[in-house]
Amino acid sequence: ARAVSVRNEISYVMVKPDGVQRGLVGEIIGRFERKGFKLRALKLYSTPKEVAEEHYKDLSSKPFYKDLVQYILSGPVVAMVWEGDGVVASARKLIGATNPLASEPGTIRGDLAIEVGRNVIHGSDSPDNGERETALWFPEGLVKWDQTLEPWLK
Ligand code: FUP
Repeated sequence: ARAVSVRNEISYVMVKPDGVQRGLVGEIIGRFERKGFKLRALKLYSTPKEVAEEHYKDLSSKPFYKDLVQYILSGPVVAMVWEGDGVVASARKLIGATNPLASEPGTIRGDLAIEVGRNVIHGSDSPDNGERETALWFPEGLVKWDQTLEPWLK
C-alpha cells in the first residue's frame, strides 16, 4: 500500500499566452495527463494585472520584470493545478530549463519554444510556492475528486 503522505503536493502550472495562441494547450495538458498527475483545477483566464504582478513579485527588481508582466497580460492563459507526490519537481522536469534553447529535447520548452521571454509554460518551483500560487490564481478553491477512483489516480 502507498505510504500516507503528509500533505497532497500541488503545483500551479500555467500555459502562458503564447502557448494558448499557438494552440499548444492540448499538447501540454496531454503530457501532464499521460504522466499520471491529477488535475485539480483548470480555467482559461484573462489575468488581472494585480495577479500577474503578485505572481512574479520575487522578480520585480529584474530588468525583464516589466516585459514579463506585459507578456503574461498579452492574452488569456490556461491556469491549472496538478496534484501528486513529487509533482512540483516532476513538473519542472517535464517543463524543462527556463531558457528554451538550453531545455532538453523531450521537455515542453525543449520541444516547443526558443525564447526565454516566450517560454510557453510556468510551473511552481517549490511545494510552498505551489500552495502560494494556487491560492493566488484559484481563490475559488480546487475541485475534489471522488474517493472511489481507480487506484492509478492517487
Ligand atoms: P521559471 O521558474 O523556469 O519560469 O524561471 P524564473 O522564475 O527564473 O523566471 C520566470 C520567468 O521570467 C521565465 F519563465 C521567463 C522570464 N525570464 C525572462 O524573461 N528573462 C530572463 O532572463 C529570465 C526569466
